[in-house]
Amino acid sequence: MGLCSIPPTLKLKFNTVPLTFVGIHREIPKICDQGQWPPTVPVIVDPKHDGAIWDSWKIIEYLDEAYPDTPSPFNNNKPLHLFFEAYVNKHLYLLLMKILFLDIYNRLDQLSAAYFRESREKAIGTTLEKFCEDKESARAEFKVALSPIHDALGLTGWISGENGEYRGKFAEVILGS
Ligand SMILES: N[C@@H](CCC(=O)N[C@@H](CS)C(=O)NCC(=O)O)C(=O)O
Repeated sequence: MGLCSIPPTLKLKFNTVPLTFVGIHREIPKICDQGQWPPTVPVIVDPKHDGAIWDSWKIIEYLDEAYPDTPSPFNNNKPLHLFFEAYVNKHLYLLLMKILFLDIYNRLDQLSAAYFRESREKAIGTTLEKFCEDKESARAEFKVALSPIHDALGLTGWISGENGEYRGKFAEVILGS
């Protein structure tokens, strides 16, 4: 859990600290107070910046502004990347939850699994088993929600550009993660 995928085009050196759910709750409050429970990853700590930064969009905006000499992850079209992230979060994420939640649960260590079940069942208002019982419908809906992305990828192989130069731009990272 908690792997951080900083777009490689930024060409920044960084160390990644992988965390389990329980590890997130133990470690993240030591480096920042997110004013919410549970705290979430990704979080970055940059010696150039006073205090940790969290939330994918805030992190990427910060990196883009703090390192103007490295290639931008937005290829001059920041609003389009924001729109794409919102599309993924709104139209793909819920369906992915229905497809994957039980599989994720079954792969977690005992402590994280107990936490995952309790927190997710509270959020979805039912058991993981009930929530994931109609995976086939979720898969069919997921395919429909993916179709505009599929069409876009058919043009160039990339969401946000025409060649390998665009590898690792924000939209590509969001889709991949
Ligand atoms: N909007 C946030 C979402 C972050 C998020 O939900 N992170 C999950 C892991 S991918 C997390 O840390 N969950 C902790 C928990 O559920 O206890 C972002 O993009 O950074």
